[in-house]
Amino acid sequence: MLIERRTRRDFLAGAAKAAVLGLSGTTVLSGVSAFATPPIEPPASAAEKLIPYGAAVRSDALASDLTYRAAMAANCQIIVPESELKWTELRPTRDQYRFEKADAILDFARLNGIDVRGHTLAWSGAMPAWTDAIATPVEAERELVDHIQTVVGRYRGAVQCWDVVNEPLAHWPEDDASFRPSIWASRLRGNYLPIALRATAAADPGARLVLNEYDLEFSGPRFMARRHALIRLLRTLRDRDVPLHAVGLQAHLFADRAIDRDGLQTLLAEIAKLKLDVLITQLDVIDYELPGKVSERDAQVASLAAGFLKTVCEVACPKAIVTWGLSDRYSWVPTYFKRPDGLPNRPLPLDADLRPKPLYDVIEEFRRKAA
Ligand code: 9MR
Repeated sequence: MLIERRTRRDFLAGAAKAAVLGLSGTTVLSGVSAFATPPIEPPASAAEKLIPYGAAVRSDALASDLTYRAAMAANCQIIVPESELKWTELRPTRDQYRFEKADAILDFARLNGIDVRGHTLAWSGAMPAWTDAIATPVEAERELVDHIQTVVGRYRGAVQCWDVVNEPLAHWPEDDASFRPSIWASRLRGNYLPIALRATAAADPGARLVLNEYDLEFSGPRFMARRHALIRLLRTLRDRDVPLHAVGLQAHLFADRAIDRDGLQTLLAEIAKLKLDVLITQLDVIDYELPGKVSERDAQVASLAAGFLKTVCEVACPKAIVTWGLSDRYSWVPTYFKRPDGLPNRPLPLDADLRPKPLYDVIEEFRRKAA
């Protein structure tokens, strides 16, 4: 199937890139038999041992930018639509579902043998204006469950893992009932989590269910409060027998914040006690305060990510390492964190020309080491 949809040139470009990047994925290599000079496939056992790597993907760039498309196919064992499965994209009106962009990503994944993470079903952000009119708890539950049945049902078996709940905790939580303001929290309080998780499990019993959170890794009272609130929230869910398989650490790392080694490792140990997996879901490094000089900046970005990954991997082997984008060509970071010197941000594993940076090597190293 892969070969039907790709030209020989695409294939060779991808294979060459895969070779240059020291890739272990099977995507590009699966077309080998059709061509005279196949790249050497690594032994299956070696490939199996690596932690899968993935990246957030943009449907518009996938359609318009063939080099990006090839790089995604060559590098990722997992992709996650950056916005295409959010409510704003799927639900322009209460009665309408719009699946074209998400479908295009799912097609790309299927043709290239890539797994898909779904992001996200219950979040405060990316909500269409019409949802403000959801007035009562009954109406909120009905809208949330209908949405989940429709979306998760449509992609049943094709989206293997869902960020069912994204960023449930308040920015600085006072306790485990301190939820980030959203239509769901305001109408359903903490009940929206079990409602969403149970509806997802019912719509696709094979899907892995993830609670995804940000700002869990740093030193300081706000981050400590977030870790404590998360542990209490996870225990409450467990006590109520709510289906949940994993916690996603977003890991948007800030160069001016220190990783709290003890705090993060305690959190991971508690997560392990609850028999939940850990995934790294949105790794990148916000580099607006780092030096302008590219070599220095890339080294510091890589070293920050290495420090984080080491801290995690000493306690828990993540089931996936996913960055929030693959290449600096497409990243959310400049939208919020433009550099004061006007230089382009460099938060991701490949640069804007799709060349690997030191961060790429760090991720490869931890994919091997941790596994
Ligand atoms: O990167 C995403 C950006 O393109 C969207 O405009 C934005 C709103 O939908 O969401 C960004 O992704 C966020 C993710 O969904 C949740 N964690 C933080 C991410 C970066 O803001």
